[in-house]
Amino acid sequence: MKTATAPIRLRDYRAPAFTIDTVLLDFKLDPVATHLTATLSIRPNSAEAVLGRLELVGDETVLKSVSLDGALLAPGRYHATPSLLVIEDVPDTVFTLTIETIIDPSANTKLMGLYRTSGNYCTQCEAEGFRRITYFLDRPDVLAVYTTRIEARKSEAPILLANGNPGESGDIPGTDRHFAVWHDPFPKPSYLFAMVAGDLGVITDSFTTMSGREVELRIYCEHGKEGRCTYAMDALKRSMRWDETAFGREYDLDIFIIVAVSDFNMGAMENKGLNVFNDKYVLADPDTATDADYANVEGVIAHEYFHNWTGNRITCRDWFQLCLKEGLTVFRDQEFSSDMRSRPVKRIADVRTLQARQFPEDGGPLAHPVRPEIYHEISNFYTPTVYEKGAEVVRMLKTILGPDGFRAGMDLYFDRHDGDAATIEDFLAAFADATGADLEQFALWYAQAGTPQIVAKGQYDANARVYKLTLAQSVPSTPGQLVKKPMHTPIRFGLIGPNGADIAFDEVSGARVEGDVLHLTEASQTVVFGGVGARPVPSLLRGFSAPVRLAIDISAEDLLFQARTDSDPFNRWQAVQTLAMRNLVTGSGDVAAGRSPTVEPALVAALEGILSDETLEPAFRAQTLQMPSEADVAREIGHDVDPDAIAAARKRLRLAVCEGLGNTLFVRYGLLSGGGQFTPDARSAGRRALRNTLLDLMVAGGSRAAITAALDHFETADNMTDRLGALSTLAHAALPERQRALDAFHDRYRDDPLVLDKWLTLEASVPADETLDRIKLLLHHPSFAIGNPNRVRALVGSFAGANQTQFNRPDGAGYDFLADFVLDLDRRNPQTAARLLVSFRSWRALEAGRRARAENALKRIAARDGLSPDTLDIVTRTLA
Ligand code: 0A1
Ligand code: ZN
Repeated sequence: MKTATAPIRLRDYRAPAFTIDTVLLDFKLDPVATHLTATLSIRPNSAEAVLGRLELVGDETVLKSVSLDGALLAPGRYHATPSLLVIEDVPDTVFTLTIETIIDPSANTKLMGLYRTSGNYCTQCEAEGFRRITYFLDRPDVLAVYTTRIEARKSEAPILLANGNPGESGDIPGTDRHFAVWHDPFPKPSYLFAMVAGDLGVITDSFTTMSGREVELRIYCEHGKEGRCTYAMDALKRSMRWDETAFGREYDLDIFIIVAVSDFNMGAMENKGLNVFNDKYVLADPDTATDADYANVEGVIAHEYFHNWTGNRITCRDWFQLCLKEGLTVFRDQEFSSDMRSRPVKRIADVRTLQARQFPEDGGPLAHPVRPEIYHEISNFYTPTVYEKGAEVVRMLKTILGPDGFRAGMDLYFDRHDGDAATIEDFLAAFADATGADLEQFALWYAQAGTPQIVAKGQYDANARVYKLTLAQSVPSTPGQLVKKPMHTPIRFGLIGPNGADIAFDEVSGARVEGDVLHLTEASQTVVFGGVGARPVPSLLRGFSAPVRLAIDISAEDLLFQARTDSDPFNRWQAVQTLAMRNLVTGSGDVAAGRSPTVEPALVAALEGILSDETLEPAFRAQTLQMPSEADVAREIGHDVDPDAIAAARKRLRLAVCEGLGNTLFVRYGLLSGGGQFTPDARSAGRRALRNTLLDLMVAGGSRAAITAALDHFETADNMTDRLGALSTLAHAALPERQRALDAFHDRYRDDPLVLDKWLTLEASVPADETLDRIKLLLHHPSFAIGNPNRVRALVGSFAGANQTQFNRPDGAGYDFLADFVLDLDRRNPQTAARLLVSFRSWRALEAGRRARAENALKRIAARDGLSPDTLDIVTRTLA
């Protein structure tokens, strides 16, 4: 096995020996030999600088020359490798270093640093991409003011963009070239630098801030796609307004620019004043985008915009503090979307994502704290734990402090740290100082990995009118952390009385209870509620008030009652999920043991109740009818998982539900048809979601009538949500009718790569033996391109991440395929390769046969020479 380089540890953090105050970048763009002159004003920052040795980092960086205070340095005065530039005997006061580098953007397949996308130039610098442009103190605690001059052939790049406000621009006389200068007055770390140049279409708008300043807004995209940018522009303006009202945050430059590009490793990037987006999160129109796409565009636009304060004005001291900007900004974008749409529906969607993505990470070999303490490759820490669990920790803080305390803490944080590179300690101190709260125990949420388990047990004494609730918490061991402490966990709750309303209690002991929040702080607590007039059904963790697993001893009847009555919509949904999950876990066991699974009547009754409750919004009813996925069940079972047994049990359950609901499904489906003109708002989307969910359940029944309805739904759809809804139903049911529909879909959108990603995804998701061969064939299809991360994720990512039975084929062919693909991709784009490899994270929970085959595939990857640091890191930790 390969040995990795030494890890980076939080405890080793030292302030930089030097710092950089101003940066002047002068790009002369060329497809294969871009010249960059970087002029840096550097000054000693700590005692270590007195030694006079300056070290700047690079990454495959090609040096042309280096000058100090205007004088060219002779080769003997410095030492340069592709990853390091060392200059001895630098002055002990301010000095100017001028570095010339040469960059080949066309050869950059890693999509980090300066690269090309669709013939344009674009940069990506987070986390450590700036060093691929020039040698630098490429760390987030070095904040400088940047001025960027870009020069290019006019025909090649009529548009020249960088961070900040536009300055001088014009033609270069006697040449076919022109230039533009941009100046960003806000000091920023290098990871927020961006430059974009090329031939792009644009839409423009403007926004007047709360203090009356006019901000110019622009969204750039490929020519011809301008019409698909209007929803993003609308979302941007709503985000800007929301940040003013919800957090008092105003935009600060004269212009805000978004550029949509088609080759991008992640979702989007918050570069100061010049956000660069994966075009998937910008472009939307009814014919090409689903309702889910619209919601994602809105959420990602908001996320990147909100980073202007949480990330840019206040940045991170070091990469261990990544959740300081990411967890907080995810929390902010989730709140924004809740305000724009339906709060309960958004909450359920977010919790489902958390449980599907973060819980398996926390429960497997890649588990790490929200604020890690050690890493080998920072690119591998843009994880669901840092992002989504990080957001949950901020949400708990708000639950504990209340809305006013939370806002006071945020205000103090912005006030105190504007312009700083801050830490989690700084963040928590702002809340503690603003409210007087003691957050010492709460801080463990940042330090301890693993999903806490809470076991709850209730007991009612009718004579004493006392309800006793015992809550025990434990945090499982995770890599590098064997023993954990109890955490401060806010449990929102209610005691549901016989008439469905919450019962009052007149006294409580055993825990701090404030309003509807119970503060769990010990390993075990018995909370005694007095004056309780009837046996209550406990409703715990309302709104999913903490990212924990709750095990509660509650009967099917009580769950059915809760599903009908709980005043908290989240827990109505949860009650049905719990019923369904119990059925699925038992059913999977039955299938594995050769018994025929039975379906609990209470579950069908609960679903029926939700479906016919007209007071509930359609989107909520759709979410409830969807039931746990195969992956959800696998996670719940947790060991010796047999994906085929789970799939069979789930299929059986859906058939039984379809039969149980009978004609109601068809009738309700019919009633929802004919929605009129498409609008992307949450209400109309909810109707479509319910109609598509009903169709999916109808088809689960397997009748000819249902299949005909699905084909008809596909053919008559006048928007992408319905078209794709029907198509995924056909594909996920692996019906023979699917292929003609998939082919028709491909032909209709043959020139639209973003839409073809949906096609690739569905092809890869079919739960049928022939799928793997089909994928191998599609790797050579003209619509696939290994150089484009969206294509790779659509075809290979969906297969490994979502096709439970086929990725986990008992013969191991799915694992072997992924291993081969990752090894191939690793030489081209390590970040994307390493992310695909994460699909192996739960391999130890599989039954013995699959476990052995997965291990072999992983070991084969680990044994390969020349792995990237990204892939080496993931494979090593996954096998550890
Ligand atoms: N900060 C971005 C995420 C991001 C991280 C790394 C990247 O490198 C390829 C790109 C984007 C965000 O949270 O949106
Ligand atoms: Zn972010």
